[in-house]
Formats: sequence, C-alpha cells, structure tokens
Amino acid sequence: MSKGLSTMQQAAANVSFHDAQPTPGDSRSELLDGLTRDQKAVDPKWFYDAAGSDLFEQITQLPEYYPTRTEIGILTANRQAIAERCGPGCLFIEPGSGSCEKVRLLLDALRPAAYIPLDISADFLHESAHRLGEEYPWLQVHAVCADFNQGWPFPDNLPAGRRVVFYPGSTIGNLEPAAAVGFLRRVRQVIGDDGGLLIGVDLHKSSQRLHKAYNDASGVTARFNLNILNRLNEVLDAEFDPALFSHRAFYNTEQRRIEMHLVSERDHSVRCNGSEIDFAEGETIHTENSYKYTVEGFAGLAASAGLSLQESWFDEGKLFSVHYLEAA
Ligand code: AVJ
Repeated sequence: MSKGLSTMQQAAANVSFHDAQPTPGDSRSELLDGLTRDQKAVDPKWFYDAAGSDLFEQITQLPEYYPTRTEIGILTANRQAIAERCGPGCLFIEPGSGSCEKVRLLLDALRPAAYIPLDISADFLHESAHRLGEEYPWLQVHAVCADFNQGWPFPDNLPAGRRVVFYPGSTIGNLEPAAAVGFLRRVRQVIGDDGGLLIGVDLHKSSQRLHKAYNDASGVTARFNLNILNRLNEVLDAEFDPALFSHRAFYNTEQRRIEMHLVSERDHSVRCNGSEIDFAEGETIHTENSYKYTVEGFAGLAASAGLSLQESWFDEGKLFSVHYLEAA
C-alpha cells in the first residue's frame, strides 16, 4: 500500500480497513497554549470523549436543537435529486464519518461505487464500517483511520469513479471563516476537476431561536460544555472543578456565530500540568464557535476556495441547508 497505509483486517468481503496512523499531535502543549492566552480557549474537538459523544447524541434529540433532525429531513426528502447531482457510481468520501448514520439515508438512491469513511477514532470507525458493510452487502466500504486535518490518505485499491465529499452536520461551522476556506480548498484538491461536495450548513436566523438551541431547558448542552473540563483534567493532569464554572452560550450577531464559553464563578486558580492557571470571577474559557451562514455568504466562501454552488435544498422553515458544489 502506498502513503503508509496498511490494510489491517478484512471483516467482510465488502469492507476493508486502512490505517494511516495519524501522528499524535502534542495535545498537552496545544491545550496549554490555548489556556494561557488572554482569551482562554480550548478547541471544540476536545468535547468528544466517550461521555461527550454520548452527550452530543442526547443534544441531537433535544426539542430545541433543530439542526440534526432538520438535516435528516432534507436529505431524506431530496435523496433522488441529491443522487442525480452526485451521479451513479461515485466514490462517496466522508471525513469525520463517526457512526456512518447519515450516509444510510442516501445509499439506496446513490448507489456509489465505494463509500470511504475517514475518522480519527479507530475503534469507532471499525465498528461503524463493519455494521454498515453488513447492512449493505452490495456496498464496497474502504474505511480509513486518519486525521483529515493532516491529510486525506486513500487506499490504492479504490474502484474508478468521480469523487464526491460528504460533509454533513454543519461541522464546518466550528471553523473560523479563514480556516473554513482552507478546509474547502483541501476538498477542492481531493475531488479534482470533476468531483463534487455535498455539505450541510446551518443557516443564520433569529437570535432567539439560536439561543434556545444552545441553552436547552434540560441542561444537556451545559453538561456537554462542562464535560470538556474532565477532558482537561485527564490530558493535562489538572484539577478543574466543574462546580466552579457555568455554561454560557450566545449568538454573536456581528460575526454570525454561536459562542460557547465556560464562565468562572469566582476568582480562583487551578493546578494544571505542574503550574497554576488563574481565573478572575467572570473570566471565560471559549470552548466553541458555531458559525451560521446565509446561502450567499456560504456561496462566497466556497467560491474563494474554487468551488461553485450548483444546488441547495432546505426545510420549509429555512432553518438548515444542504448544498451541492463542484469545481468552479
Ligand atoms: C457538531 C459543531 C455541528 O455547532 O451545533 C451542539 C456542536 N455544540 N451544541 C453545533 C454543538 C453545542 C454542533 N456541531
């Protein structure tokens, strides 16, 4: 295998696993760097340990959190039109594929030559790809364990076909606009001149609606946010006390992004990696941005990455959008 890929196991005839052995970044120094800035910050990727993934799953079921069910509705209602855009026999590539749930909504209409899920979590990827392969015996699944922020290593035994990248969930909203353009440029590289991108993007809307989606009445989002402190305690050998922080989420209308923060309830210092980090009362750790776009705004962003918007699908309330793009 090229590019350092090795085929690890063959679970079923139609499923193969490839391990790109992502180089572990220096997690400690990355986290410490964020926590020693003027505005303390932690990257939202740290939310997703086992407990955090479970809490996010609960978030997707909340009455206030409209994105997941709305996107599922859009994909389901428009699968025929989406499949026509992607074309039969494509290579359907999903970075950050997680549980491989949403692709199931499209597979029967899409009939891709292969599905290529990329995920950094090896165990989760193996299990999800294996289950998918069992449920869809006609489907070739080439699962790649990789950090798609470092590169998109593909196995060299892929069938021929146009490459279409699938990036649902408005995950792109976590990125600052400049980084989002960087991600889209990478996609443009991966799909070449004749491929496509199918992407889910949450839409700009009333602050009140957005506020409720990130401040649910049952407090699940608060628990999700606070759980990142447990992660810091593990990775940094630190002593953050979740009882001394509270959840804050608001819509920054100027930048059109939800910001999530953890607010220190009082002046205190936290032992962390052998030294102390000081918090003033009211000081925050910025844990997440979730950018919301207008169609025009997203089309402009994509255009600066060499991608042109071909078609968009919405729910009736225009809460969420799914877009199909091609090389400009
Ligand atoms: C997974 C990044 C799309 O921004 O809505 C949900 C994460 N954070 N509630 C989002 C999240 C708080 C979610 N994304």
